[in-house]
Amino acid sequence: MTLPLAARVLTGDPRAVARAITLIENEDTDAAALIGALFPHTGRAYVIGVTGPPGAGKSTLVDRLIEQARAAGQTVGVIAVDPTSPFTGGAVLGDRVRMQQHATDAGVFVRSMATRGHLGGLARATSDVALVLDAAGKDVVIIETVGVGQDEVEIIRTADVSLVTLVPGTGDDVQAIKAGIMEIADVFVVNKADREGADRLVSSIESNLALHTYGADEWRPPIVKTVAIDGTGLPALGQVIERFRAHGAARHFDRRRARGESRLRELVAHRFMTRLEQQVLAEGELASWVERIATREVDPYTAAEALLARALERR
Ligand SMILES: Nc1nc2c(ncn2[C@@H]2O[C@H](COP(=O)(O)OP(=O)(O)OP(=O)(O)O)[C@@H](O)[C@H]2O)c(=O)[nH]1
Ligand SMILES: [Mg+2]
Repeated sequence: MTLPLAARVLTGDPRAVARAITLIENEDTDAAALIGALFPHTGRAYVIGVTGPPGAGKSTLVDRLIEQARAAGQTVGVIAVDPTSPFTGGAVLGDRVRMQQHATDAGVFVRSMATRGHLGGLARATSDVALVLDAAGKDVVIIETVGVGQDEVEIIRTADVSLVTLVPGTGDDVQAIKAGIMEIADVFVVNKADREGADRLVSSIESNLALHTYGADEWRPPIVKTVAIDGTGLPALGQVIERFRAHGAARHFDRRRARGESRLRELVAHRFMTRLEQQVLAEGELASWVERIATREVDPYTAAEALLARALERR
């Protein structure tokens, strides 16, 4: 069943793409085989990550980026991820997505993803969904994610270019720096530049960048001011993304290698734990270790060693 689905995804059939994404979201047992079949056909799409605090104008910005890509004759896949609220369902999330105007455009595929059911594997699911869109022939894949926490950092790491969106007058600058998002930004977007304080925000990002010494051919994240609602600054943003793409071309493979490695490590760790729980440990055994750690009866290192030993002795 999976193989015909993969073949249909490769033709770009939106219903097949939607179905494939659902398999991934549900962590269906067929998902791994599906990714296996699609993987050789991926690596062509350019993945743009857009992150930033709630209401920063990310979706409005994504909407503009879609327009730009379409004007250039490119097809686009969008993944809107909401890792912040465990209660967010598709409907609420749908409201966050402001790209509905593209709903009738066959060259654009928009999909929302919520936290439900991913149990920390949201970044994994997101990058698999990006692979599906890539395999389906989308030239550009845009991942929108709200917030500046660990999940977002993980998600945004899977992108080829990361845009960090901040807005004036909200203290976002301080927040972002705290959350370590400075390190993952390839481009800073100061959106809502029509508001008071945009230049102040630019300077405060500047002074943070100044703390770091950039090598001669090291990319220094540019800061682009935008007004997403009327499109001001969007051509400049498009040019910066292109410049990054050209700059990064040489190092593109290094990034992919690093991403491949972290993905492999993460998958092996995840599968190891799943097998350990399902095939090695007795019912409730893991929970009892957890309990003993909580009561300080045993430390986590000793517990981990004991579980590892259990896994190895069984071979
Ligand atoms: N004044 C002004 N308002 C903007 C700008 N960009 C977006 N907005 C408005 O800000 C609000 C939030 O925009 P969204 O694009 O939904 O923001 P978001 O970051 O995607 O929001 P979440 O996904 O809910 O986190 C909307 O009312 C937009 O119309 C801008 O450049 N200037
Ligand atoms: Mg949004």
